[in-house]
Amino acid sequence: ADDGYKLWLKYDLLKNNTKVAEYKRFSDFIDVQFPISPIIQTAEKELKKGLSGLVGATITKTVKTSGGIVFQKDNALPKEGFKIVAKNGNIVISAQTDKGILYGSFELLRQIQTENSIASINLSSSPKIQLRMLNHWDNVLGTIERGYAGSSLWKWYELPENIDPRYVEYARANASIGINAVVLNNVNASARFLTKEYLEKVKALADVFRPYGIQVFLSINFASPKILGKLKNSDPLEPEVKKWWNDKAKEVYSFIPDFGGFLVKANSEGEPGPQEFGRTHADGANMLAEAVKPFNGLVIWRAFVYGPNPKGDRYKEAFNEFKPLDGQFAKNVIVQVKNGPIDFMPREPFHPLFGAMPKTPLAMEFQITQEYLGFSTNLVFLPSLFKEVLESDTYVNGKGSTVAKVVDGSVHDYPLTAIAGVANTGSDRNWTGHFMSQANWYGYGRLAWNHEISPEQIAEEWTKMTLTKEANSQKIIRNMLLTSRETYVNFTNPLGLHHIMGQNIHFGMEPWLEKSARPDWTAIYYHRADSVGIGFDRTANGSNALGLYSKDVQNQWNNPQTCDLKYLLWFHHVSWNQKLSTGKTLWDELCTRYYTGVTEVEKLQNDWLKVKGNVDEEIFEDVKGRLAAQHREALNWRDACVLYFQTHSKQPIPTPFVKPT
Ligand code: GCW
Repeated sequence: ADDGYKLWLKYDLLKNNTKVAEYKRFSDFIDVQFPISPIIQTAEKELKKGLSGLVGATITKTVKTSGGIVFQKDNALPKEGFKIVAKNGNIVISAQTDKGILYGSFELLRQIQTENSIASINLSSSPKIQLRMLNHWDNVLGTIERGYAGSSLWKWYELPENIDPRYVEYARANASIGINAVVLNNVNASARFLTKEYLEKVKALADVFRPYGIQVFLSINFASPKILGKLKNSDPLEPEVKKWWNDKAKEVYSFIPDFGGFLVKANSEGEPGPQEFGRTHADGANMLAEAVKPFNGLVIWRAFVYGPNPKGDRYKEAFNEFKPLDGQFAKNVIVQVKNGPIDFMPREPFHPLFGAMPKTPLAMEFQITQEYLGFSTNLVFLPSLFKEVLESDTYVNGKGSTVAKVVDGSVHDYPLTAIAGVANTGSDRNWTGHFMSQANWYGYGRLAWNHEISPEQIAEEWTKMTLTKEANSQKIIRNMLLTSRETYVNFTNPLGLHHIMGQNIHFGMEPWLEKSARPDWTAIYYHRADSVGIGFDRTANGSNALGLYSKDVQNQWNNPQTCDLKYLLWFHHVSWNQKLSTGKTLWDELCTRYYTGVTEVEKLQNDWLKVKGNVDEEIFEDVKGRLAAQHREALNWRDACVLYFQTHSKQPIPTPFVKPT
């Protein structure tokens, strides 16, 4: 039995003997013609482990002229890139850096795990984005904000003395998909992480991750000078505040010489920040940037800000605060923007800041943990969502100025490029709670490395590596993954509905919510259902959030007749009786989607039954149970939303869903 602990790094003996024979021909030795380093040693170790498991090879120290794997230096290749070529009876992995060799080694193992032929392999690859990060929202006491897979992986109480072997497994998994940086702690940051007590623990983790090419960052609390340093305030323009941060940076780097830098959530949801002192986000970021600059550190400043204005439109707030600051940030500052303007919804239009800040490197922030996507009881394959955002066209430099190309620096020539995913990992034995959510961690990493990979390819690779080598089951599972996100949208937020989740825990639905502590955070603020229709008018007649986008984007969305139905209610208040392009009225279409969503969950359940016997038994049972929970939740969503919206539409649920009595 295997309940998923090994993730996609399952090195079980392959059953295809012809393939095994082929791979074995290259598995006699590893010839390291590359300056030795801990990262090179990791690559060697991993290849040995992989090949001994997958093909039963024993790699010896004796180097022969052919029959092995050769590491070679090639300074013409991009920094973290690699080349894998079959040459003179060997497989040559070449790279400029040791990290390139590491990534090339994992790529070779992936080729073998997915049973591709390597006899005449010739492939090269390099990452399109420099910093490929996981952001952990993990707290000092081991809890995880929005974590659904147990408690934090970091056992702070035991660190620095005790190194849980799991830290290494975690680093291997990340390195195998090209993740090269992690932020260890929550953006709602405790100042305590900057104390000597915690820095010693952070150093211990950094030491474990370093041989896997992973750099460590910390989220900081902007009020640390006051909290830890007992200064009278944390005003970024105060000389003693600056000095405090300069000294602190020096201290951090004395523990971790290759420390990445600071991630900052400031003046957002009650977190402290420079605005308390009449300073701007740029003032705050630049002060920190100055402190880490002598050590080549970075400051990653989040743009997730909004205030409670029931008359305003939260959609526009980050844009309005940050756009005017373009050009004012120091060179080692990156501004990190969530994929959409509201908050990690099941479907969101891309954030209007992408394309609007040519002078400020913008990082993409995705959420891998399923805060608004059904926690760990719902199967939702997120590469579909990530890809939809990355492929959205901003049109800022004409057609083809996709969000991906903004983020990878090609649209505005950003000197720094970064992407972050809020991690879905935790202490659960299978790492991610829902076993299938492992595919979201995997898929995020693969897209961070190369945003041109398709969700189809990711689903296929992951299924082969993780679940089964049986062709028909592979096809079924791949298809389940690829349809799952649309299914989730259908039974929760169809046609562009958004933020109608339960207020307190962000799970389930609460479309009837009229009052809350935050006046801009009620469901009715977002869906605006009334006797006439439903949806948030963001055209020029309404909040004009659409006006933040380039003309071509506006044209694509500002006419309710032609606006893509996936975004319809994001931008338009549409009458219940409006005929849509599907031929149905809005009300009928809305009901159809809610009902279809539930039918689709039933299909997921039935499909899963077909793979029984071809996947691990424990995993089979676990996923089966979670799909049953998802079905119950989907019924709740459908019935609650349809019945609630019916109080506004005053129309019957259409046949065939409910037969007229
Ligand atoms: O989605 C919201 C979450 C908060 C989170 C915040 C953020 C870490 O509900 O839990 O805080 O976004 O991204 O800052």
